[in-house]
Amino acid sequence: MDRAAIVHEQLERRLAAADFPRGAPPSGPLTATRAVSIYRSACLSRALDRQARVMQGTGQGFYTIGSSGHEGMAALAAALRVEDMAFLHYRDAAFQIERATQVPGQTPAWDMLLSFAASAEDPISGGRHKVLGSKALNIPPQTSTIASHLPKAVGAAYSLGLARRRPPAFRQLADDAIVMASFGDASANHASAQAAFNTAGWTAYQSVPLPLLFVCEDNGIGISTKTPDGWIAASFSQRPGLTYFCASGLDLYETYRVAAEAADFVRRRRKPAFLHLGMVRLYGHAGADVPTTYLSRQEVEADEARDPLLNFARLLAEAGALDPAGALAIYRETNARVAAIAAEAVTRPRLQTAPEVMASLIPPPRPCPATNGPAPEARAALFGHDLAAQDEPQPMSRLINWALHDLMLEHSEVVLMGEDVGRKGGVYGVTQKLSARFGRDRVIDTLLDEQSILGLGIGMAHNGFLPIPEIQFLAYLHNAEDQLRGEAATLPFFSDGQYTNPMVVRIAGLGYQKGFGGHFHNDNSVAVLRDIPGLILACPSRGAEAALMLRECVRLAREEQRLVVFLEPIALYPMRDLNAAGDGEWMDRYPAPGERLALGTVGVHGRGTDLAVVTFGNGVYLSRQAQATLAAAGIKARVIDLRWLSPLPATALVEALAGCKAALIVDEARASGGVAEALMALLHERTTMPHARLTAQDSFIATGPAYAATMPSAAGIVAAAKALLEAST
Ligand SMILES: Cc1ncc(C[n+]2csc(CCOP(=O)(O)OP(=O)(O)O)c2C)c(N)n1
Repeated sequence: MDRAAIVHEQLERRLAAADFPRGAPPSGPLTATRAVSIYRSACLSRALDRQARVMQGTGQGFYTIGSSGHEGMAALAAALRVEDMAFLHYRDAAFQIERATQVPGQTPAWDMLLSFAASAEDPISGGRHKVLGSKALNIPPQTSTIASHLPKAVGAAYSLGLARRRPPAFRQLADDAIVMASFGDASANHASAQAAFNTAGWTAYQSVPLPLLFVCEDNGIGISTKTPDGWIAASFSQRPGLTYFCASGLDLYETYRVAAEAADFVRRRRKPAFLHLGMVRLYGHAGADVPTTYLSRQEVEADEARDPLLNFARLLAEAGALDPAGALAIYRETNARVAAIAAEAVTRPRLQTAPEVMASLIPPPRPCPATNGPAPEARAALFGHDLAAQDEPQPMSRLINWALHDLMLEHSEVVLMGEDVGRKGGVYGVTQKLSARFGRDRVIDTLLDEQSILGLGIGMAHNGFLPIPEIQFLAYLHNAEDQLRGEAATLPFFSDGQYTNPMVVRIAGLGYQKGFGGHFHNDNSVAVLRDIPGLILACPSRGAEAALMLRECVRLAREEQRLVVFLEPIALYPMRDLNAAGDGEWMDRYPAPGERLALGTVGVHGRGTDLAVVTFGNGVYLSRQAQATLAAAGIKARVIDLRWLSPLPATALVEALAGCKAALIVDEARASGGVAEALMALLHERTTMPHARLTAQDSFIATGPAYAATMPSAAGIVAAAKALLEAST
């Protein structure tokens, strides 16, 4: 017999007989009315789990990971405020349901059944996924990646302190709100979780406000792997910077009392706390999981005998709040009501087409005053002597630095964060002086953890800041890329555009640094950024364009709520000359504030029609050198700078190719997974011109004299151009 049916029968039988498990008497401040409300929410959560299984059995529902055994989370919801943003574990239906009782007009049963049915009317994901979440209830939806929501919960909590001092234009969270993030006991071991606990502790240890309540729902097991007895208490009860609270999640009175204490501590002291709740997991991990295949029958039955609903009913009876017959009546009535609502929910329309599914990949624009650059007086006051230097040609690193100054001056919600971005001003000096001029709370020197840096950005964006996180080197994005791929990019998708986390991630990267670094400081792979739906990837090749593009990136994030990555070619930061020492051809004057280069436009250098070289980043620099050599050999080329690597500026590129006899793609990324793969396909599909590619080898980058041996060179571009033209005549 199905374990869900066994649990249900036991509950009916034992409630009818008032045959309860033993336990401590009710204690603490929970009122009778509130206790019964929590019990009702718990029953609704249980009934929805049962209904989800029925719906899946009949092909009407699509996801059955349940909340049974975790109904104590309703008592936690009662101890928090709706203003407290909640990043939830997937077993927290009871939390959401109880929170819904605190907001007029909510229909949690209907909403969740629409979600089970993958109806397009599901109010959180629009039928894209079964997720918990609600805009009205301040619950952003979660992906199912374990623990990946915890770094952003730290970021959202940090934002609360900053927002008190410097309220952001698009503020979402109230002054005295706190943030709550819940997770399972197995998830607590995950690197993303450990990063978040450490970052929270590290922050609080320095007395920086971080009002964050971590809640560990400890049912003793993760799918089939048991958590060692006492592990959670042993590893969290003494953690620096984190205050530990513990309660039985099977006891609604105790959970409420301890949760209220923990929430009060977090709210008043503005410090993080760790609330450890003991739970049981009923019916195994999810629909198809049969717990008796890895647990003994006795173990499974022992958990079932501790069913929180039975325990709640006992406590309610002992408190004189509700008698067992009343508890049974509520349980039955709730199940019947859910079945009736489900019958209606499964008739609602579902998504059918690709455009319907994709409608929320790109978030909606938000109303914003136009941006024209900061006022001249403000600029004069900020820049001082630097203002005169802005009329002189300068290398890229300085122009990006000035662009960041102007953006921070104009938009008070812009915040920078990263390793060494503050006092030092960045490894390459790109963020110099910003910390001194805008304050250490707007230019945040973070601890050394990329997940936490991106989580800080994502979380702050949840509260209306415009974060510009920096990843010090491209190779170090990879240990944290899920924060972009799985979290930031999916948020609008899974919330039907209701939640967004716009930001501009600056990443220093790509190859060609003479004498410095080897692979890790010269990573030339962009594949991981190019296949993330909705993400914009920009890569400038020279200083003025870098400033203009960065302004556009911030506009895209600020006004269109987009997730943008700005990839800065390190080797070009200090570049001054192009063809000869002292020619100064790779320096630019700082472009007038307010000017921008629009997304989707390309740069075209030269008018030659013999050949178009299609490239980006360092490739533009090398191709411009090759262009001069080719011209001397009588070959007139134009160099097309893509600027935008995702989405590719296809229309502008095809226009820029007009009249050219052939196209050579020069891609400093690797042959496999590089940009050239997409460009070859694009040229094949959209043009009839002969085309070829020159890419980096499928290799890591060496240090020493062979630092550029695996990547395109100016001489290599000349040779490839000649070969292409010969082959196509
Ligand atoms: C990063 C990641 N790895 C693996 C999984 C697959 N997975 C889903 S739930 C789960 C177990 C989680 O256990 P726990 O945190 O104790 O929560 P519980 O399900 O017991 O409530 C695993 C391994 C995942 N979702 N994400």
